Amino acid sequence: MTRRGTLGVAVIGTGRMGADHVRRIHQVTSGARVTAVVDIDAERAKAVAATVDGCAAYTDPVAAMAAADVDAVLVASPGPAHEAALLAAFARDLPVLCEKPLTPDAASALRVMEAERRLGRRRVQVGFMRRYDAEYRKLKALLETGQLGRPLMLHHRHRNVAGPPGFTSDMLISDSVAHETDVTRWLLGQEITAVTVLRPRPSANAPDGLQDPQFVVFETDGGAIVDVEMFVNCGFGYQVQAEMVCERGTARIGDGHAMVTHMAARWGGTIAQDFTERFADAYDREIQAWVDATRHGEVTGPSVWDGYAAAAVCEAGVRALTEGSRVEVELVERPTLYG
Ligand code: ISE
Repeated sequence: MTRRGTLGVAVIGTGRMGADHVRRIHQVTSGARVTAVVDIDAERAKAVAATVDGCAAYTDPVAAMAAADVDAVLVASPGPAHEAALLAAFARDLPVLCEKPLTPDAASALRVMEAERRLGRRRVQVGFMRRYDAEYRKLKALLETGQLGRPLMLHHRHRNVAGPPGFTSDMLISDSVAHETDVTRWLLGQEITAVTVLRPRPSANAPDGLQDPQFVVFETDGGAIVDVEMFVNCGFGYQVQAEMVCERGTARIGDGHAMVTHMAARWGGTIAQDFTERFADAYDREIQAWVDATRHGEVTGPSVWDGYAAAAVCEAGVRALTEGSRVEVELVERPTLYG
């Protein structure tokens, strides 16, 4: 622990998400300070480190983790780099918040799960932050009252204004639908057993060759049918909505009527333009929950099992997209470490 018992955090990856987490820990979160940032781009790491007094810049995650004032690690580097960072943190028995995806595929996620099991206790919270969004939490709470009856179907809509450069058809599943994969499992308390991906005509706004939008259908072991409209080049806003259809009623979130204006014979509102805006509160709650749990020697929230299950579902989804067929999800037996 650094001065006054605050948690010294090393943030690995200073791209858009990592830099936003540095700002969040520095300006919003209580009980933690960023004592190190890591990026292969040394200049970018230095620029982000310069925003926090006393923060050191590194290009090597292992060197950062060895620093005396690093008590915990926030992994926000690209997904393929997560496995090495997680194993390095385990080697120093450091607690980790790992941004989604845990790792890009089921095999590497299993390697991380086996490594954490060898430690004999959880060390990782995975960054599925929708579980910390106020609307999703209300939806889960309503489901748990039983007032609506059993869930039968769940409709997701996940729209981005424009996909980042180099975004591939597979990434619509592995990088974006990963969120619906986890939040479906969390809301329903069920595992996803099969995935089908339907291909609407690609939008003219999508880069040549990108299958965008996609319509993904999940089957669950509780008999629910879940669909996800995934559209990364919708052009008008960042929209994430969900409608739960149950035996005695429905509940819908994500309409985003934060403020409705009326003027000059017109009414209207605004639409968030990206995930850091739409889910700012969720990220704040997520990181605060991680810092609070870590300072008490606890690990809460989405686990490595959740990260593995999401990776296995997304791997099946990419196969379903590629092969144009329904693909069943194969999961190993859930270790007792994960409840
Ligand atoms: C991105 O990585 C996210 O996490 C966003 O929430 C999601 O909407 C976006 O599609 C992903 O690329």
